[in-house]
Amino acid sequence: MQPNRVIIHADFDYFYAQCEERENPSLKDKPVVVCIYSGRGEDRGAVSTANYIARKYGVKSGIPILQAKRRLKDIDAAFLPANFELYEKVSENIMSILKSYGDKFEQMGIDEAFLDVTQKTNGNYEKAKELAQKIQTEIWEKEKITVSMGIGPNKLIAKIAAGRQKPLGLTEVKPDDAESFLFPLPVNELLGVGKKTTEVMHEMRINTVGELAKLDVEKLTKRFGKVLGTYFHNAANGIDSSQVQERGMAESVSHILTLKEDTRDLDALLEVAYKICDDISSRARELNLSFKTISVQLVLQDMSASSRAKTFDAPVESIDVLKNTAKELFQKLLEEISEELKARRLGVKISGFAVGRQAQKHITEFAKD
Ligand code: TTP
Ligand code: CA
Repeated sequence: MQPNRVIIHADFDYFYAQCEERENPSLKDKPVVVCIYSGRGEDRGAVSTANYIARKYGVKSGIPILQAKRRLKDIDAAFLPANFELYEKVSENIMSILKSYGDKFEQMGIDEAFLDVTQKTNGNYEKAKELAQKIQTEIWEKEKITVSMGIGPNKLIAKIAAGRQKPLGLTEVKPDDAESFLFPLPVNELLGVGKKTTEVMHEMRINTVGELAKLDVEKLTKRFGKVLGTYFHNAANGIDSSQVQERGMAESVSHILTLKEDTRDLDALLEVAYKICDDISSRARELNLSFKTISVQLVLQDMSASSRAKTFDAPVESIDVLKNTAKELFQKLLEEISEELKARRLGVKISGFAVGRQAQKHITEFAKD
């Protein structure tokens, strides 16, 4: 008999703000607000996320920065611009720890992932709990970031469980406890039940997941259509057979770096660009990918960005082709951009992937058999 599935969902706590606290521990005991500035004037833009101290003042993702400032008036709070390079790097490190523990791994976004640990734990929830604690400890020791986790018999339940206790929460829902866990929750806790759907459900006198679960499925399909109605019915009853799946091939591999000194000297640019080329081509090699398109980008002192790309008819994989093409493209870019401005940042990207020679060889060898 197949063991019960055991799925872990990991969700990093107040992620961007926590990265900022990690870099600067003096922020830890005050409100921290990570901002995405629109560039259309001082303090214009939206809050990306906030630490839990700031949330006590009503500051949360999506509200205008100005509103957050009003809510934290006269309070010693830190308003910081988002530093995506940092968050992406921390995310990458944590994801590779998570990945090493799953029979199967699926990254859902910058700070969320599913692990299928059915085989690793032989379907045993005690073992799964120990494993989750071990992963949390390793992530803390290596990255100094807290991650909350949910354990359940499917992705739907594991995800809801992960959001129940934060930070560093661990919530376990065994198959037999699925109904008592889900039924008291408000319907909007189910993925796909947004603001509008919640209103409609309230009109139908459905407030909790349990009430939704007991409703005749035909009433739901009549109101929401067959696909959604059936989904709501199954979800409310804790039924979800979707698998934890590796994501498909990346669409591009790129890297962007800030120059030590602003410049428009080709040799100085190429010194950095060639390092990026080495980095991205070794990543492509690891993934056994060849690529058709090479793009380069310069971000100038006024933060405007210009780019140029070249696409080959057939996929290439040689580092020399990559470097020579990057050189040619940067030369052209320098001729195009305003003479007044120097470059601050530069990036190189490869895309249009095909599976590389090694894999092709495997396929042809296989075909001969
Ligand atoms: P979330 O997981 O929604 O939030 P969080 O990690 O900040 O907090 P929690 O502890 O409740 O999980 O989002 C992950 C990151 O995505 C978040 O740190 C910042 C970013 N984000 C935005 O930039 N804008 C948004 O509207 C949301 C919701 C998130
Ligand atoms: Ca999160």
